[in-house]
Amino acid sequence: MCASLLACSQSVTKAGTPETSSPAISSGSCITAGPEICYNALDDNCNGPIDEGCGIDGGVVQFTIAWNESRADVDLEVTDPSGEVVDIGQVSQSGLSKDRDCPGSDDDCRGVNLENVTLAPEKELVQGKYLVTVRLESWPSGDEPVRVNLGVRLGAKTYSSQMTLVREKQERRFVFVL
Ligand SMILES: [Ca+2]
Ligand SMILES: [Ca+2]
Ligand SMILES: [Ca+2]
Repeated sequence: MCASLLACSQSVTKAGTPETSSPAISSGSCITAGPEICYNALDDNCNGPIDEGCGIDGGVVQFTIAWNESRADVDLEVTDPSGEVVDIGQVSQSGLSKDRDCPGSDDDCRGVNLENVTLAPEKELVQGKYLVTVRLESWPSGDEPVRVNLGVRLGAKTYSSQMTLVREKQERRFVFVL
């Protein structure tokens, strides 16, 4: 298990059995890939904020996923240090909120599949353990793997991971300790 690591990840199948392969997390040495590109959940310009200037919320805490298949429903679930799961439209005890659930009903996300959890501007950064689960909730086609980017900003540190989800309910779990 990964209780004491700064950041670690675990791949879990529907039955809850860890898989042998874990997605890699890169952190620290951000390599600038040019200007910020919108909606890829990556800090392309290495300035800290993820997808800034793209009309999404940012801040000193930011968890963002983006994926390539617009019809796939991927979910970003963040549990804050108090143990509360961050929900849409509500501010958690640690001041986190989630902006939307994509793809959503009625084409809410207009083909731009991105979910974003951020710290409300007036809230203080809370130390502790942040749990992140990225889950392929539903994937009607199911014929192609869904590629998901996860970008995380926690204070002065940023992390990113690129993963592939194949089966419905397959998920990846990450732990970040601030
Ligand atoms: Ca940036
Ligand atoms: Ca970007
Ligand atoms: Ca979703």
